[in-house]
Amino acid sequence: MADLDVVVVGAGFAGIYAVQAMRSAGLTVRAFEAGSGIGGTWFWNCYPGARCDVESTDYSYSFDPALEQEWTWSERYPAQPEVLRYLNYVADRYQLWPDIQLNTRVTACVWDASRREWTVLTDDGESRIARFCVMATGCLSAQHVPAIPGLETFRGEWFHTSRWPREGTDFAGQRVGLIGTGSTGIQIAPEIAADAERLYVFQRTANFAVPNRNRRITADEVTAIKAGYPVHRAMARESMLGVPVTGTGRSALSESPEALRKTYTERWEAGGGMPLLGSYTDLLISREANDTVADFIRERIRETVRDPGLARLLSPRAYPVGAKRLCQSDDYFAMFNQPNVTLVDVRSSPVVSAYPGGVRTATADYEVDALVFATGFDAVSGALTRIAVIGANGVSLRGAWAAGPRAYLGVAVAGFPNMFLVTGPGSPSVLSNMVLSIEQHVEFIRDLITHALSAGASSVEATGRATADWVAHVNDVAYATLFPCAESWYVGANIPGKPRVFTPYVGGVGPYRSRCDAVAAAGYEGFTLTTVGGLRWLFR
Ligand code: N01
Repeated sequence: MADLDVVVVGAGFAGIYAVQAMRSAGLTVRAFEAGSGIGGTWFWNCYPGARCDVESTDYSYSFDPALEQEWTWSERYPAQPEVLRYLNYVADRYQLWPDIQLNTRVTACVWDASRREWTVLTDDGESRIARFCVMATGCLSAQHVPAIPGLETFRGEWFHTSRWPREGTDFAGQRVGLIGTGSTGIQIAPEIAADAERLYVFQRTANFAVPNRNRRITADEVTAIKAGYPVHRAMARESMLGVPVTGTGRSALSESPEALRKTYTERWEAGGGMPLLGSYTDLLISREANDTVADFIRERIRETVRDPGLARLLSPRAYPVGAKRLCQSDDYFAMFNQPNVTLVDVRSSPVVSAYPGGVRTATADYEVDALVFATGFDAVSGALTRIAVIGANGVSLRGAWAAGPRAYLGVAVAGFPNMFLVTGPGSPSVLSNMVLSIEQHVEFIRDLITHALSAGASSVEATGRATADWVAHVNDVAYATLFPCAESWYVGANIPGKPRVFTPYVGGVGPYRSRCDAVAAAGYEGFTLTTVGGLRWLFR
């Protein structure tokens, strides 16, 4: 007899809503969270400058209109502490705490084929039996620290941004080395540069960044936002990115240079990456179209950075705009005009080792007192494969995904009955407004579980055939765009030895939701339901 209907692994945005949703469906549920607080990404990434690049109006739950009316965001783009306060407010408001166990890391999930239940092991030495597992492990939670020879000899302190000390750091008077210039590196660099005696930015790949134009939200805006939520959310659900973005509806290649400049300038001045990338229909499909916006951004970099040589090094050329996550910052490029900031090009002269006093590249030594790794994550699949998940026939998830992650609709894995992934590989996930995509997945999973239980099934599992078809579709859609043209974490390129598979579904939030709704309406097409006696219903 199971201890619980559902175990939820993780208590970030996904785990918190999973607890609320399962409980509301009358299921017994418990979430296990490794952190000493809830929040997932927003708990761990408490580095200086951490801020969401999706507007607060969108980056918030929509499942309860009362919650939307109660909570008031203070800024256009919420900073990490405010997002964390919001999540704690949600946990208080829905009294979720009794069903969330902190300081407890799930180490293994093992499927018992005869009892048709999961045994979930945690690092406190306990085990629980659950009928269903919901993996709310986060797409960007398994940190990646590159293997730099000699790091263990480094005399100073080193930090990964996603495990920042909760008590903070004081870099005043210090020489700091920052490795990594993705979204995180670009956010933290100006904060370090404001305190440190010297900041060395070790850049392997230059990144595109657009302004946030972050600001406080006025009282009048709050009133309008709250009144507009029903319409706004409905538009978001039908949109491509999970955020309503109004484009011109035209091809960039059909525009005059003047019209292009006008559109890009207006959107640049308004701030935000999505409105800029969404301005023309072909920016993420045609390299020629993409070059128009890439040239525009490179021009802004040249305008901002006084030293032309430095501006050139900071100007990305290796990939199309948006094929890597488009970064957002109001002060990153201008920071390079500060006399205490040095850009180190580790593309031409790679980091070879650390030594007690600093970092050695192929051509020079850099003396530093502290090192900051903003080197990203073993994204999407990493948090899942770091848990010993053993499914039917003793097959491990790590083994099943040896050639890359595969999941039906990004939500279920063939051979792993009664286990569901929230925003897993093959769903819009990281290429969408995560909160909206999380809600859609959690609701799909909740409805699938209740459907299976009301049908008297003991297990529900994605079929291999449906998975293969879906994975092929995810690939077809991705390779019709420019997304795979970058060496990015979207394809696993940042982790040495990780198989190259394009992970997110780029077909759009609205179309993806329609597909999931159609699957459900067809009696969960692509899933097999099994009763205790072994009778199977196969859909498709
Ligand atoms: O990680 P990344 P991140 N030597 O993988 C470099 C979300 N996010 O934490 O590009 C030298 O993007 C690596 O270089 P290269 C967002 O979705 C959101 O910044 O591989 N450099 C790269 O510059 C984002 O995309 C927000 O050549 C090395 C950097 O490290 C995702 O999280 C804020 C190296 C890693 O960049 C991940 O962003 C922050 C090495 N050995 C994050 N190894 C917001 O909402 C790696 N690098 C705003």
